Amino acid sequence: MLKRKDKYVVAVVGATGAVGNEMISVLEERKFPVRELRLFASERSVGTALPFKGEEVDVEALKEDSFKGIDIALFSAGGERSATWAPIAAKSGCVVVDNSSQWRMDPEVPLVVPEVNPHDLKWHKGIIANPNCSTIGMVVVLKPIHDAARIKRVVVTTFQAVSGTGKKAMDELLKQTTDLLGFKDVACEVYPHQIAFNVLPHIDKFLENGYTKEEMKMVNETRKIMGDDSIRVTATTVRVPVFRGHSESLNIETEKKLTADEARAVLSTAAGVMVYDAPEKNIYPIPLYAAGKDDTFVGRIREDESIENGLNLWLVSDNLRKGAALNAVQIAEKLVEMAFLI
Ligand code: NAP
Ligand code: 3JN
Repeated sequence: MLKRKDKYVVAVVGATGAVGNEMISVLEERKFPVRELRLFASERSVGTALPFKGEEVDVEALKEDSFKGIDIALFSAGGERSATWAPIAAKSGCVVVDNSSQWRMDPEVPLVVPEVNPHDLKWHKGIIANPNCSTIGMVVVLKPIHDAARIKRVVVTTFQAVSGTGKKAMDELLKQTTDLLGFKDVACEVYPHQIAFNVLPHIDKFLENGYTKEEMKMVNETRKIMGDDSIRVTATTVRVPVFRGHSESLNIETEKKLTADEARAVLSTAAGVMVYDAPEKNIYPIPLYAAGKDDTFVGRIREDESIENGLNLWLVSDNLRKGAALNAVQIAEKLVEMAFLI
């Protein structure tokens, strides 16, 4: 458990990456009570420094005793680093909020979205997992609908921005786009095919069942977060040439009938959700609008006329903020709140 303090020593592991950078900004913006910020990345980044609250913070490489004196560590340096270093950090008394998939399905590790299952933070043993970005956007919208009408099944298709793959992928989209507009040949290094002016139905690796790992993350993580194994989820995850903001098309079958108006009413009072649904005025969520914002935007809310109790909707959330850094900082904020209740 996090000890009650006025200010905390906070570490960001993977600080130089797309998610790590965003974590530093979110900690500053939300005035998280930071006494000292420690930044970690690979040996390659030692010698560099990153700004936080008007000062430059040196980037360090991880060592066995790095976590001594650190209260909270936000990890976003990939699964291998989380597998090795999160238990070391937890053992030295630090609470880890891990952004990788390494610990998400471990029954000893809570998988938390603060708007959905903050109660699960109570049983953490030093490591808390942050869900996949596409799962987070989906569950903040599913939870109020589940509470109102019991969800039986969800069919989701995602349209995921390249920032979900990290900095190198953002550079690749920019370079391919400028090269193509300059009539030059393109190079593909991050993705197996050209991403500029294209769409790839392939995120993370393919598994034996024909689905990708990203698709199965959405299936399994949703059930764990919602605390309901009866919810059936099937996913198709797609990479699109967008820099920031993951979009998702959801088809939801419920036990109880929920009209489109009722769904809009339920969602309009849900924490972390913004209904953005006036198609007659061309108002619906788009990544360009959702980027840089904290809420998950929902629109195109319609009844599915092909089944008895069904809804179709479209959502967009900022994958680096709510999908990763913001959710992790919100978990840390909840831990601080809980420390004050003990
Ligand atoms: P990125 O831009 O490629 O950044 C990777 C970060 O990891 C960099 O800071 C890098 O440091 C650091 N790193 C690499 N090897 C390391 C090592 N041996 N020791 C310490 N640090 C090391 O990737 P990203 O997009 O920020 O994603 C990072 C991770 O966050 C992903 O691998 C994933 O596990 C997780 N993630 C989660 C979500 C989500 O859905 N919640 C979304 C995206 C990413 P250098 O700059 O020194 O190489
Ligand atoms: O591709 C995306 O849009 C989200 C990517 C997430 C990601 C990228 C690399 C490794 C993950 C994740 O969070 O699921 C991982 C991981 O498995 O840790």
